[in-house]
Amino acid sequence: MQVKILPRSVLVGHERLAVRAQEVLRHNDMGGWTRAAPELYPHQWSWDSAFIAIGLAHLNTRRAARELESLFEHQWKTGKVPHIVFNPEAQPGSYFPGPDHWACAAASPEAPPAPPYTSCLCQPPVHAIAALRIWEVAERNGGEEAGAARAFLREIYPGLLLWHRYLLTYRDPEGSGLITIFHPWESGTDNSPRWDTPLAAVEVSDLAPYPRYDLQHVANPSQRPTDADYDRYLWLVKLIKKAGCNERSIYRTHPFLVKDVLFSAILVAANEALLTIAGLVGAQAEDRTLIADWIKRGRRGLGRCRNPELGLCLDHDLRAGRALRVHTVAGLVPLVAGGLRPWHLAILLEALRSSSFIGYPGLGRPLPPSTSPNDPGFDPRSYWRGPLWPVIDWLLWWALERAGENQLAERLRESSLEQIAEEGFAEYFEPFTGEPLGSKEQSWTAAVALDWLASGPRRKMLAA
Ligand code: 2M8
Repeated sequence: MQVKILPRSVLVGHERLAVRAQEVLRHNDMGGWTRAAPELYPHQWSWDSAFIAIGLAHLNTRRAARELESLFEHQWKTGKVPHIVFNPEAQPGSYFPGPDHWACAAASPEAPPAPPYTSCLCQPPVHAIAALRIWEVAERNGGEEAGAARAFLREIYPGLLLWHRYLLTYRDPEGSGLITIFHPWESGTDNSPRWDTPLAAVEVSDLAPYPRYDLQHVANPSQRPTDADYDRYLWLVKLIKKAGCNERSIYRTHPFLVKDVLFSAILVAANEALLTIAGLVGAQAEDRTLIADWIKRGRRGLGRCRNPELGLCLDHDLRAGRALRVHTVAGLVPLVAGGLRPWHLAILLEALRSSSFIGYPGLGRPLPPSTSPNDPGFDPRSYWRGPLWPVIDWLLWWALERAGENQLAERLRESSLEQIAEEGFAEYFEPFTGEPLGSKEQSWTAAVALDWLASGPRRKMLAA
């Protein structure tokens, strides 16, 4: 049966890859949560944990559920899910800014009890998508697993609703359907050229010297953000701390306020997942009406960010009052939000296939660079300025499948798996040579590989 779909050598390769992916997750497992990477990122990161839960769903329902539950134990009273929960056992000097730097957040009346300390930023809300995926996989497996997944959905639902409510109120006081970020770290795409213009407008003064521990863990400092970027990152943190981590004060005074389209599109998709979860757990009708309204609001907001000339969706700098005209993979994100009219879907697919992204001449594989090689800010080796990121490919693959674009989705899945099988579970990859860059043994790379391995034509064939 299997041999009809894929040659035996490929199946054996896939099985080996699944075993290696499990080893990475096991190695980074801290009990109820997973380090984003063993050296560079020894703490729990918010959206990493969501992707990790998606991978773990194929190994153990309860452990996958635990990954999200442990993160949500540190949810702030406002509903914010912190971008980092600090590991009290991490080696001193392993990550900066660490718990001491963020301890101030514990002084906020909205912060959860500490230790462990959390940061006071947040990251894209992949969590409801992950929670639903845990249930979907468990349902397929049936039996006890399915019961455990339903119990988990009942438990996590109020936290997820509170989290989305936080984003649509504190981070969207304008009611635009688009989420405001206060720091590039909140976007998850830290040094993307998306942030070059608004960051350039941030004036840094009297910053105490600080260590760049991150540079110890990569082969070359050019793979990480520059010192000038870091000065601005830390300056923004200082201002956020000074404002008592209070959103209203930050909104009044902060120099970096940007409507992030990637974050906002993920929230629309997460709201769709939440609406399904609300149905599964028998939530009240008002909740469902509210979530359905959030979805409409988000799609309308993203529609307004469309740049007809580029065929992409653009972030909006609230301080400068203008769209940020850069050519990055974030511009394709209405795909992730779904609900597209056929003409809009066609434009986005054309942009994805074009010589700005997967059709660019000379790419190692038909995968979209995080920044288009046509953008002046493109750098093929520097973090979010050009390299390929498996989690972004996962989001696009997932969106394409939902849009019924199975052929293109399958191409992304197979190419990403091939790359990981050849080069390992790197944090990101050079788009022309496929060279692995950044951290090795990155948890979310292993997690999305596991989900892809379980989701291809082979699984569908076996299920048939
Ligand atoms: C990277 O971000 C952290 C700061 O949050 C860093 O560079 O120190 C980003 O790739 C982010 O998206 C990711 O969640 C984190 C951990 O993998 O690393």
